[in-house]
Amino acid sequence: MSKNLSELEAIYHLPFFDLITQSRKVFVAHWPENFVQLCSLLSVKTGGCTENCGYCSQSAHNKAETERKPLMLVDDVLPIARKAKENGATRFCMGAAWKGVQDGEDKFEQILDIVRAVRNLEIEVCVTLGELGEKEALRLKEAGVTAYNHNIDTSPDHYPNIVTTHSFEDRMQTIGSVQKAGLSVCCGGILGMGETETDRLKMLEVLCGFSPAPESVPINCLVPVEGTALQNCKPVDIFELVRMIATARIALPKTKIRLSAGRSSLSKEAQALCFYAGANSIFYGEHLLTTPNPGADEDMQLLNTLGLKPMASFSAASPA
Ligand code: SAM
Ligand code: DTB
Ligand code: SF4
Repeated sequence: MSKNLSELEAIYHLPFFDLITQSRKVFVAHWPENFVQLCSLLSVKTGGCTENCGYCSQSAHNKAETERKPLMLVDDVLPIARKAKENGATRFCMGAAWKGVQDGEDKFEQILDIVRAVRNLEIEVCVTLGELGEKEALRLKEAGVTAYNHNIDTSPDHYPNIVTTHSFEDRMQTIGSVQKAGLSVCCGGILGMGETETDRLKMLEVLCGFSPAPESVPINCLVPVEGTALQNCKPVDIFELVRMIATARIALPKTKIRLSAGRSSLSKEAQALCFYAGANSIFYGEHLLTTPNPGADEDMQLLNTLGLKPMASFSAASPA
């Protein structure tokens, strides 16, 4: 049974050490201990997006100084994917800044070529291409996509304060198409966009209601980008982040919980606490899409210090 808002609130408000003890227990019961998924990101089409997501450096509606770049060619993507694999990444995620994709468009064919080529490297492929229907999702699956990332970002109530060019319901429809095509769903959100604690837990309630449960849930902390509507938002409190991760781990035992954007602002100790509480995936490599991420060496050092090892590609939680 998926957890509802009041159940999530009760978990979230446990005394801190009781909460992380419980989330750790759930983690250990469902996952081989000490493995972390390493996902490398590449923006294959950057900036100039028609949508007005208030957090995003790539929206054409803001004053951010993001350099626009057209859709990359397969031959330019492949060496980057190969390098990511050599550096230990187990999933390669490609993002495009546009409203969505439609079957029949040249850009969609180009994306399918990129997917096929990256998948040939024997690495998991994730894409985040905005809105799509079932036909597009099926074609992506045939081309070798493992997971589709499409975040709900915040609660249904807060969503219209952040974006108005599309609705929360539009996001849910795309997720429905991805599920129908049998692709793994990667879906999460962002903390630190002026939302309340209830918004955060309502977002988690929506994610808990997915059937099947999301394969991965990225928990991003807002990276405040100058020129965006949310540039002055306050940083997320570390204990609120850990509580959110722990609650997500308890509510979604078999889901990979990804400590995502915002990691550059976290100390090593704060990240260790997030892993203890149940995070078992990170974005790995010195860039996210348009903003920095900790360097690969720094991350490998942290994993070594903590005795954590990279998760193999195509790993899942144990059946128990
Ligand atoms: N255009 C596609 C879409 O909207 O789904 C894919 C790219 S979009 C940049 C992917 C996700 O990155 C967003 O849904 C959001 O959760 C996250 N994101 C974007 N900008 C961010 C920021 N400044 N801080 C934290 N997360 C961010
Ligand atoms: C997700 O949840 N976070 C990633 C990925 N999915 C595509 C993106 C983070 C972007 C952070 C801001 C930037 O680099 O532009
Ligand atoms: Fe950014 Fe995606 Fe929104 Fe476009 S749709 S503004 S790329 S988050």
